[in-house]
Amino acid sequence: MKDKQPKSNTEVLEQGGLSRRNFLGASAVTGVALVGATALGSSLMTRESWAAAVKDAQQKIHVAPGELDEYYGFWSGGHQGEVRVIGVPSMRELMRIPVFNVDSATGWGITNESRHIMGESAKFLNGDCHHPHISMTDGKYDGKYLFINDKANSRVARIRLDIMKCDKMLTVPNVQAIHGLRLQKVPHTKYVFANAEFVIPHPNDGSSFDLQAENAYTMFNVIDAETMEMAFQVIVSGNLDNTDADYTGRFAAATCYNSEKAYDLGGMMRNERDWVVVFDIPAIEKAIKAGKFSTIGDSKVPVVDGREGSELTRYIPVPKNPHGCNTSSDGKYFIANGKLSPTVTMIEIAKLPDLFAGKITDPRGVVAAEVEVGLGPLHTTFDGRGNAYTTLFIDSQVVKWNMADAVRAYNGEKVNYIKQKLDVQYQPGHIHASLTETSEADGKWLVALCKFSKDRFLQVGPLHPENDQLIDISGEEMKLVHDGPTYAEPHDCILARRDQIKTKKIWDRNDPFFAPTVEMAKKDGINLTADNKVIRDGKKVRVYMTSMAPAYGITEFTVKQGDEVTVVITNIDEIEDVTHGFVMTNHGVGMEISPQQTSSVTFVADKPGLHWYYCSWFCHALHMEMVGRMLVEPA
Ligand code: RUQ
Ligand code: CUA
Ligand code: CA
Repeated sequence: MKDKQPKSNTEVLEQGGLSRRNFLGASAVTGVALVGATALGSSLMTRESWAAAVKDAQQKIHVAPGELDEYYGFWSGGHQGEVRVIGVPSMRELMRIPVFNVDSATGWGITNESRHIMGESAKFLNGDCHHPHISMTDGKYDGKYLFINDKANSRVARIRLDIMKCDKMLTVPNVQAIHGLRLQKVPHTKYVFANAEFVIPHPNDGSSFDLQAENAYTMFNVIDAETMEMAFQVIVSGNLDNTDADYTGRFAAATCYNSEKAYDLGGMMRNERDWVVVFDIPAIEKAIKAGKFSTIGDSKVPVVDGREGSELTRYIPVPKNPHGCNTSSDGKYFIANGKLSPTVTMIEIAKLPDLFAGKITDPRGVVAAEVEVGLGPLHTTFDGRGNAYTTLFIDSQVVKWNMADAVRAYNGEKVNYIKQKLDVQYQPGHIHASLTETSEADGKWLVALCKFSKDRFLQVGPLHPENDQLIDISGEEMKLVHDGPTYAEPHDCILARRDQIKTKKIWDRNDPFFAPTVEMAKKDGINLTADNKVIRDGKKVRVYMTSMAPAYGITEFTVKQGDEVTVVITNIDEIEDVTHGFVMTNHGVGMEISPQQTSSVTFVADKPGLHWYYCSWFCHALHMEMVGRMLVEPA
């Protein structure tokens, strides 16, 4: 059998002639690749220049022990359902925030507090998150919230960045598959914009399979960011893919790949052009205020009709099946990424008021340029210096191009707007430069998220890791400086400066995260930080206890078989990081209780006998001894 594992550095170097694959395979092993496309292109780097490039890359991403990263990165966990917090440039994973999944370490999806936040949808054990975005004030991250979509179960969740926990979750009504998600940037994130991807019949009562019918449509969904309730919905022609908002606060735009309202591949590719739909947000608000809306079924959410011909929207034709939709950080353009077309379309935002006012009659009149960038453009990001970076799925490259030059070239001038094409390894999807969604895009780091890893890492069976790459864009040339495997499937990520995120080190006793539990305790006359008490309420038993390393406030309690038991624990430790856990063996429950936090979990005591409970977070030299017993008397 041939050994298919990647070769070590030295082995590859020893071979002298560095083929592209071996060369890249080698860099995967060190976790460091080097390289501008130019260097790769020549493929004849000397051992010395290669070693120098490796050293340079290592220095750039090296964050010494005890030192902190410059940026917080938030990675979507894709169909794994969580959000991961990554330090950049070290690419060290700092934390995982469970959202649309169940997490046994923290008890997310298990505790009453988390299930209360998840609401009805707590019954779902899966999710598929794509797009993490941080709330903004005046076009800059305010570090308050991070929002993320769940395509699988049509949800939008909010994470409070001070505690890095999900605190709100909304199932968007009347639609299927929330995909594209972005935030209003200016004057602040009042709204979350969320695209429902799939066209469905209305009412969707099982009487129709027909997508061409007048009553088959999807909607653009606008959520109040503070209350996390629906603000309004906008019916669109075609379907919706990705979205973004502008820097004036007036417009949001979305790509549509299924203007055909087709149900299969061939049908969805029939039209030569699909479109970008632009929403006039204040005009929609005005229409709703004036009562010009309807509702669907039992839903109270105002719905306006924004289909072609509406005063509230404009449809701008772009080459077929566009994908990413990105607002340039200078605020000038909505950029639609061609996917099937080798182009990106630059829509000039300053011309949109005239398009809405009817002074521009041909919607194509707002197109500043259709820029040829390479094969399979999916997403674009910006460095704040006038350059855009687009992932080319088919070419497996990141292309750096200059926006002003691209417009000049489109208008017939002889100018080369393509600045560089950098090979990334395998098909890239999303791409994200530091602070790129804000007016403060700082052009330092670029993350390319690749959809395959193939032979770049030690093999781990038929399911391969994905592949995240960190690219230094601070200079003239893009340089790949780090390459790391990652679990399924970071669709997208976002980078914020570390000073923009302010976290709490210890829970505040008044935190709304566990307010419903505090409310329940109040009704039971319990002082959560002091009392250790068992309260019986018919077949319901509530066990209130404190925890302080290394002991629970109650080490034994008795219930009857069939009782519904709620264990409420308040961690009265005040020392940072002394987190306790609670696991009732053989009952499927476990949870985190961090300092000054109250957590609770409910289960049925259905097995007579003695059942140990124990602390699951290592909290003390006597952590193993932090235990207790529940006695279940037979019914
Ligand atoms: S969009 S497939 Cu982020 Cu490329 Cu979800
Ligand atoms: Cu408390 Cu371990
Ligand atoms: Ca199409």
